[in-house]
Amino acid sequence: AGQEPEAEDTRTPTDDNLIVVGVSQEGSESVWRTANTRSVKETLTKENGYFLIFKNARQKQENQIKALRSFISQRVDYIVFSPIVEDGWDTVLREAREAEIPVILMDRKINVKDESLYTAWVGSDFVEEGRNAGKWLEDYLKGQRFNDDQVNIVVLQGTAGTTAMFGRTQGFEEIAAKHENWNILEQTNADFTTAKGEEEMRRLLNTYPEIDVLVSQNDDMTFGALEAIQSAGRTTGTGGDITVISFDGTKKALEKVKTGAINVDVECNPYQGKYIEEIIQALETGQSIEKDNYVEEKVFTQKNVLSVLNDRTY
Ligand code: GYE
Repeated sequence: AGQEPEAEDTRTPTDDNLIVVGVSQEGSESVWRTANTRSVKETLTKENGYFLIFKNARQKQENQIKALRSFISQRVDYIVFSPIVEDGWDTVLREAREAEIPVILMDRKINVKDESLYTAWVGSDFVEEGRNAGKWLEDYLKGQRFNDDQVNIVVLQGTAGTTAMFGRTQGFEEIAAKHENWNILEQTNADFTTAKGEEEMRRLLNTYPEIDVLVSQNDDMTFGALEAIQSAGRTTGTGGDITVISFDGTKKALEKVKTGAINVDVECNPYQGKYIEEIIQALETGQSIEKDNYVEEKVFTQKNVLSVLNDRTY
């Protein structure tokens, strides 16, 4: 001991029995994403027995593939990554398999022919989130006087090709299809960012004078959209003229649920670090694991938002 040459990364000899995990985060586009990153960093610590190599791909799949390759060449014990989009991972994951490195997907899923290219996935049931948004609207409209009038809906979608965007769209469409008077005017990509949310909402307001409902697939886009709506001289939420449905459940958005500017926020749980750690521990001790691991989530309206608002950390 003490005589061994230094490892090629920054590990020191005393780190030798740490479990080395390479984590590739897809970016930092949203408040949710920042919380997700924090959750991983707070869980995979030296004190907990891990050596974390963290890389942020800054919204580019090529960066993420590069990060995965660098983890493979460093011979990490595990690879964890939040795939920016679903397609395009077969080759690099085959390389990981050849190197016998288990791969755990975080948050988003991938589209591969061979499911054995990854070991497990941790994340949200995005289709269910979309359904919950639709079911909320269904109940809400039941309470309205003219509930069989045309309901004109616009949707701000998240980054194209992502599981969150596919699932939330599919789940909401499923419910919308049951209602002849629900009229989805347009679904448009606003990339999960506030800037795009504002820009796209401004365009939608100019194109469609009769918007009744905005479905915005994350809180960051919602913040931008609220700006656009306000500057168009229109009002939102409880007692307003545009009903707003959002996703993620960030503190700032829940504040707006409390004041009534956002009607409902479908929670998406970013705290996935502990789930990932449990999977790694199970694999370390040879226990069997579930392939798909769903995190717990709720739906917040003015009625129940106070129960979580104070403790919200993202
Ligand atoms: O809703 C959004 C983020 O994939 C669940 O990505 C994630 C989504 C989340 O940018 O805010």
